[in-house]
Amino acid sequence: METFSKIHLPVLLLLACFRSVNCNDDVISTFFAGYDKAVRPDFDKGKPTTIMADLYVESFGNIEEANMEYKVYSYFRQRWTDSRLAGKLNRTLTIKTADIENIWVPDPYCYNARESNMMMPDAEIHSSVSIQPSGDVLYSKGVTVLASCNMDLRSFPHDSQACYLKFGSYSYSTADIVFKWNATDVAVGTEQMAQFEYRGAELSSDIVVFAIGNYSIVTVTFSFKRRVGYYLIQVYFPDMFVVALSWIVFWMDKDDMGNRMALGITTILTIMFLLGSLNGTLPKVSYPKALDWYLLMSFTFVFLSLVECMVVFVLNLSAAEDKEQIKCKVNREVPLSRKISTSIKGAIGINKDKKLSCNKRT
Ligand SMILES: *[C@@H]1O[C@H](CO)[C@@H](O)[C@H](O)[C@H]1NC(C)=O
Ligand SMILES: *[C@@H]1O[C@H](CO)[C@@H](O)[C@H](O)[C@H]1NC(C)=O
Ligand SMILES: CC(=O)N[C@H]1CO[C@H](CO)[C@@H](O)[C@@H]1O
Repeated sequence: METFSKIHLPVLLLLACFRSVNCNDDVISTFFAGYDKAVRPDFDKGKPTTIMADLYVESFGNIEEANMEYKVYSYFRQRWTDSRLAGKLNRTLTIKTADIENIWVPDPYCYNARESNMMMPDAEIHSSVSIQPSGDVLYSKGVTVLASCNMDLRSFPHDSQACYLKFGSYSYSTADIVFKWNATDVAVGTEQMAQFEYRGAELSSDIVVFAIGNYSIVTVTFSFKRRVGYYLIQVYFPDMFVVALSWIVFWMDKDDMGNRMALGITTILTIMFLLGSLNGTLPKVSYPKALDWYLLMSFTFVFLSLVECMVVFVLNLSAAEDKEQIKCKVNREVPLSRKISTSIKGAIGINKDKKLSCNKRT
């Protein structure tokens, strides 16, 4: 009886522990007895540990042109083999949050992240580790990254953007850790975005050379195509109507200068407002975007219709004066060039007293 309990008590305890969470510590401490978590697997063999990574994207946050950044909500998973843990259990052991501190895990971070929870302690984020009897370890982490993304807005809003995430170990160089993608594609849970259409992802792995060593990285590049609908409704259609509206002046009475000017200037201001409100949400890039060209062309049309009003008004004014003049010089031939020069002079007010002199002569 004594020996029976001695032999079977640990086994019973072990079995009980798989059912209840309360005595997890005991399994953990027996499981990790003699395990040095500071040392990576295969350290003694002298070959680097290969970490097979994959990414599941739950959804994309807003892609912000103004700050050139975007947000990704995802699960980053890493698989590797720790031969020191092989054959210790007959079943897969899954540990979570703070218990993960008992096992060696790699330290990936996102190179182009502006904000990220990747380097936060496992106790504070969603994370889990599954250890197979063979010693294969799967480490999954809920990762939220606000990453930088350089955008070329030359063909905005008909543009496509490619934004990447680059992962690599912070402390281990290629001598210790090699990252590889354990997938050919990235699964994306929610592809729906308000302004963009998700076009797929490309995976690549590389080695970056720093002064302090070579580091293995894995990169995923997401492609997004902008939906033009918003800009059709907000900019293109209103802009077309404003330009068409500016043509109303051509049907207005040529002497009604006040109203013609008012309409012309209002349409110019509307286009300026469209241009300003649109560029308010975009970075202050030094090149014109496709939409800028479009709005500048519209602006030119509206401006030219206003110029036309001015020209008609001025010519009309001086034509009236010329009529007077022709009346007084009815027997003298007035050449066309002379007529035009008097018109221009009349317009800028040089020969205001012409009428008077004519009156004097008659
Ligand atoms: C695993 O199972 C085998 C037989 O199925 C047994 O011989 C071995 O002792 C078990 N190992 C552990 C760690 O439970
Ligand atoms: C890093 O890589 C370069 C070439 O890719 C190589 O010349 C260099 O020796 C490597 N450095 C280390 C520390 O491995
Ligand atoms: C696509 C791919 O390579 N998947 C592999 C990821 O890693 C697991 C475990 O090593 C393999 O079973 C998959 O085939």
